[in-house]
Amino acid sequence: MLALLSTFTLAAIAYGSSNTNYNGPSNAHCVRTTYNIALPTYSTLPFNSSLAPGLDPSTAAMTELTAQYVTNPGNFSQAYLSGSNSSTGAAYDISGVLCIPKAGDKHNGTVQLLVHGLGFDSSYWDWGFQPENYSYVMRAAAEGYTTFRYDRLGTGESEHPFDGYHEVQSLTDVQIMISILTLLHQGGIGGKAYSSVLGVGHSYGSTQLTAASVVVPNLLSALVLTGFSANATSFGRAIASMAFSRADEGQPDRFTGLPGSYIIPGLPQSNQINFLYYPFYDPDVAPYSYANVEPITQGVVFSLAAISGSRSNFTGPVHLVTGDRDWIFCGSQCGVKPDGNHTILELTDIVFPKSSNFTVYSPENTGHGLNLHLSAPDTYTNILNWLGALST
Ligand SMILES: *[C@@H]1O[C@H](CO)[C@@H](O)[C@H](O)[C@H]1NC(C)=O
Ligand SMILES: *[C@@H]1O[C@H](CO)[C@@H](O)[C@H](O)[C@H]1NC(C)=O
Ligand SMILES: *[C@@H]1O[C@H](CO)[C@@H](O)[C@H](O)[C@H]1NC(C)=O
Ligand SMILES: *[C@@H]1O[C@H](CO)[C@@H](O)[C@H](O)[C@H]1NC(C)=O
Ligand SMILES: *[C@@H]1O[C@H](CO)[C@@H](O)[C@H](O)[C@H]1NC(C)=O
Ligand SMILES: *[C@@H]1O[C@H](CO)[C@@H](O)[C@H](O)[C@H]1NC(C)=O
Ligand SMILES: *[C@@H]1O[C@H](CO)[C@@H](O)[C@H](O)[C@H]1NC(C)=O
Ligand SMILES: *[C@@H]1O[C@H](CO)[C@@H](O)[C@H](O)[C@H]1NC(C)=O
Ligand SMILES: CC(=O)N[C@H]1CO[C@H](CO)[C@@H](O)[C@@H]1O
Repeated sequence: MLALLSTFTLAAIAYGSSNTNYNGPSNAHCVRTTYNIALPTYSTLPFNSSLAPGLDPSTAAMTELTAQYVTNPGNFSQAYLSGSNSSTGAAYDISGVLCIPKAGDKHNGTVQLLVHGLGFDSSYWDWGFQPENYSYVMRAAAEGYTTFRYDRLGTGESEHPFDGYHEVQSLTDVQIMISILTLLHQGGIGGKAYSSVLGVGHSYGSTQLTAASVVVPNLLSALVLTGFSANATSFGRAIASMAFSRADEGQPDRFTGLPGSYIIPGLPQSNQINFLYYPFYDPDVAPYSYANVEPITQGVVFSLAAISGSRSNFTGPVHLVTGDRDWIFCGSQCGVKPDGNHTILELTDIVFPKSSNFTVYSPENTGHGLNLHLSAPDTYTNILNWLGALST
């Protein structure tokens, strides 16, 4: 089964989309659609073109940029990100999957928006490997929830723009998310206008949801932020330990044709240290997740700070769900209490001073890639119980 699922027969242009023979869990009707998302004029980071002449750095040049960024982000910004830039009239093809429970939607007017993080596409939420254990979409459908997941720009079946600095960067991703939130409310996705959107993010997906909640708090009813914290102390170490490779060199059968700004964790080991807490996962999960790894652009990595760190005026409830051994957001020690009284996760409430209710759940023996661990079924139970309590 594993061998079957990790064979890639798609044409190179689809850039290694995974699981093309998996159409979603048995308890949901899932439909994949491509949406051409036209963005308004918005500010982007400028990225001095001396950073990567031709926008296609060699492995060595790409690695040196990562090293400079990790050494001193302030110096990096000064050298490469001074000034301002804006994008006008960009439109991107974004692929998403709407899944409606076969037994009927029990939450009329509500949809869960599932937003994946770096190194994945939206199949993170429903990746076809033991769906009974690992598919969040399946568990949500069993509770009567409709879900919508989409592949971030530059991943999965969405468009892969050549310019992985000025175009595929975090400010663009937040604009795309705002457009999708608007479409969900207006009936532009699945033909039904949803009055309530529950944002469920993982990692960079949680970062984007938090950023969207700063700008359009009224388009979100509740936030479930997984693989996340407000503590960036360990971020540089995480980026360094990814040991990034150009995607087209690391997995040429999947990514030939992409420029050097598109990168992937360079080794199964660097994927493990960042996403998995050994040995608390099915041994088949590690090779499976690395075979299905998705590219990240350097533009997104270098622009993360631009969408992070703001306080949000979001007034709805927020549930933070981060594994106790999250390497990226806690340096694998989420139980540390920086102020002597509150864990790193509890202190994340400073981001949401106006939230009606900020709660924390930290599954044990769980690394950053929560959905890949043996704890996933319990994590889903916790999230769905939390969401279920909202609607009563
Ligand atoms: C602004 O962005 C465009 C691409 O959208 C890029 O070609 C140009 O070099 C950028 N300007 C600066 C000053 O970074
Ligand atoms: C881009 O970087 C080069 C080399 O560091 C510098 O000479 C130039 O002034 C920079 N351009 C901008 C617009 O910052
Ligand atoms: C769902 O809600 C809409 C609008 O609020 C309503 O028109 C429709 O009848 C409801 N459907 C069901 C099955 O309750
Ligand atoms: C779910 O995971 C458990 C523990 O790894 C395993 O024993 C079981 O076979 C899995 N269930 C399915 C349906 O694959
Ligand atoms: C959040 O609320 C505060 C005080 O109510 C206000 O000063 C601030 O501008 C708001 N921030 C945003 C992003 O709307
Ligand atoms: C972030 O976490 C580290 C431990 O990983 C701790 O030393 C530091 O004080 C924390 N910072 C904040 C602002 O909570
Ligand atoms: C920690 O808790 C103790 C005892 O409740 C209290 O005296 C102290 O002020 C608290 N410190 C912080 C930083 O909350
Ligand atoms: C916050 O949510 C939790 C979990 O849903 C619940 O147990 C608690 O009563 C809520 N607190 C408030 C003040 O609403
Ligand atoms: C080469 C360079 O610009 N280095 C600067 C990096 O930033 C520190 C302050 O954070 C400066 O002191 C250095 O001069």
